[in-house]
Amino acid sequence: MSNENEPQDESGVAVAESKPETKKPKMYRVIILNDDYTPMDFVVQVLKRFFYKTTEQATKVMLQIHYEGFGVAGVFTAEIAETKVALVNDFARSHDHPLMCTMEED
Ligand code: TYC
Repeated sequence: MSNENEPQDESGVAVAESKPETKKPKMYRVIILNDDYTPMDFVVQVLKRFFYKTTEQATKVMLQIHYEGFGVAGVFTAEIAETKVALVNDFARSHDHPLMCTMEED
């Protein structure tokens, strides 16, 4: 019997619903944590250099981190998030700052 919910071809024959061709990837928030020692200006530079923020955007995120304890620098696929976390932590360490960057599923 014909079912109105069942896809049919031109002749009315039921056909299988095709699976979507694309699957959305898991996304990850890259989080920057507050600390008592990293200079505010350094955090602004990090947000500009690695997350392509404008000075105004970077300052907002930095102050959010400073007052709330953490902030989201961006949301990326796993590989890109992992790379950004490593780059930020290496950059902070190379400048002797304790700044911490991590990631969590969005
Ligand atoms: N709390 C730091 C200070 O007062 C500034 C700071 C902001 C540090 C954001 C880390 O992710 C951070 N110098």
